[in-house]
Amino acid sequence: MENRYFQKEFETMPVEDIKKLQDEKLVKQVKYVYDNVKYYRDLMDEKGVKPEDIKSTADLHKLPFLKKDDLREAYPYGLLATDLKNCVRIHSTSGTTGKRVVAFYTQHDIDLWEDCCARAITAAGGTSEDVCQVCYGYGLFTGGSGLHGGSHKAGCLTLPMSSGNTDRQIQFMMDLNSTILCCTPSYAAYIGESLKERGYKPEDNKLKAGIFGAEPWTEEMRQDIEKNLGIKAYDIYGLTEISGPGVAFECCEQNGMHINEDHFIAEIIDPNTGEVLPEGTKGELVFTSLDKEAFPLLRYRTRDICVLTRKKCSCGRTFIKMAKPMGRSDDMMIIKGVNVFPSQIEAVLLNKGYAPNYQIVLDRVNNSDTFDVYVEMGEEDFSDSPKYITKKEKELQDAMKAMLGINPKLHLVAPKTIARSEGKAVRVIDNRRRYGITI
Ligand code: DLL
Repeated sequence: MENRYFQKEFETMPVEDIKKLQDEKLVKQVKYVYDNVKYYRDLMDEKGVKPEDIKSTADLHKLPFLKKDDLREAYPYGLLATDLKNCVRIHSTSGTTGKRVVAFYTQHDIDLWEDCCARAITAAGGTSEDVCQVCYGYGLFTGGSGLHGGSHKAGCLTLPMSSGNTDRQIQFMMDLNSTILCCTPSYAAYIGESLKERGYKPEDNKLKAGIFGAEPWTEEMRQDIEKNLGIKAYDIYGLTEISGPGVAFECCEQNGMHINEDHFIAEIIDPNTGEVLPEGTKGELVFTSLDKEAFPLLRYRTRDICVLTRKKCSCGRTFIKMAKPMGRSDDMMIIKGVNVFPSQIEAVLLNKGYAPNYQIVLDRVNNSDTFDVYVEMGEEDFSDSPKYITKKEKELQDAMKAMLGINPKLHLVAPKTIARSEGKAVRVIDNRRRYGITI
């Protein structure tokens, strides 16, 4: 596919120029935040840092971090940097625990955010010839509005479906010839499954690309979705606090997401010590916004674990790439003392030919963790022979033990018995919270 850019002058900027641009913008953004956000000014004063101390990105490490707890503490207006009358939109995180986090946007912030989403859609091949079906949720969640705005800017015909009502999604997809699908990867997998159930083959739809994100997904899941829908599946990353989807997006190489470095600086830190780690090292991703008016965040700790690398990319983009997040530091389960990420379990399943329909249930019995994994059998290999099921369970359990170092109790269940998700999938049910255990 020919490489297409939405804003070539930025997306392919020489690395030295990106650095220069970041240096200039950072100095301004820090002063802006210090002058307008008391909460962060207090953090800087506490650390003894003044805006004048930040002369370039080399000084970034001097600034204090912001954490999700700060955003909760400052809820709702404590980190707002401009008068409310200058704001035109509010979004909120999809978190289910604790106080929600709200983010504010001026029209300028919305414009930059939509540009980022348009870059993602254009990189996936989106043009004015395309019909872009947006089935991320619309509303407080940023997925729907972000990709919707990006689709407009990229010139696509936009189908604002929002999430859910899979029958209607499929009807419109087929009747209106959707070519680009935007949703969570788990919903894309479900749409693929539903199309198959209705007797459609991958070549029956006009889809060519999917832009999937908002939750961790594996390479194996990508291959599955690509095969079932007959498309190229591109990853997109973002978070409400920093704007929404489009902070980073995949290009035709499909091996990591370019971070929109003209708007955000990314760092990787050691989640325990806060020390900045060199490129290529796994750690927690931290973002600093460079252009935001309403809700600028400096050194915001995402809790997402990943790796950054800056290698020459065949797409021509020069922005640094982030690997697929390997889960969040807070999604990491500690089971019997072992760190386990849901993505590891998913990788084993897909490797062994299972669909990524699974649920992990954690509990505590006699002061010891229990670890159950429920996995759906496919229609093709479904059997109610106990002997067959036990054999298959054992096989899968051994593969998981090899990957994780601990043994889950594996339960193969009948097809379609694990609830599907139209938004972010619920993979883990941690009943240990009942006993006040929050790990
Ligand atoms: O999920 C924004 C978004 C919408 C991104 C649509 C992509 C597509 P939040 O609800 O605030 O925002 O959740 C942000 O989701 O910190 C990651 O842990 C996770 N996440 C987002 N994209 C990816 C991805 C949106 N591509 C949190 N891979 C982030 C893995 C992702 N995790």
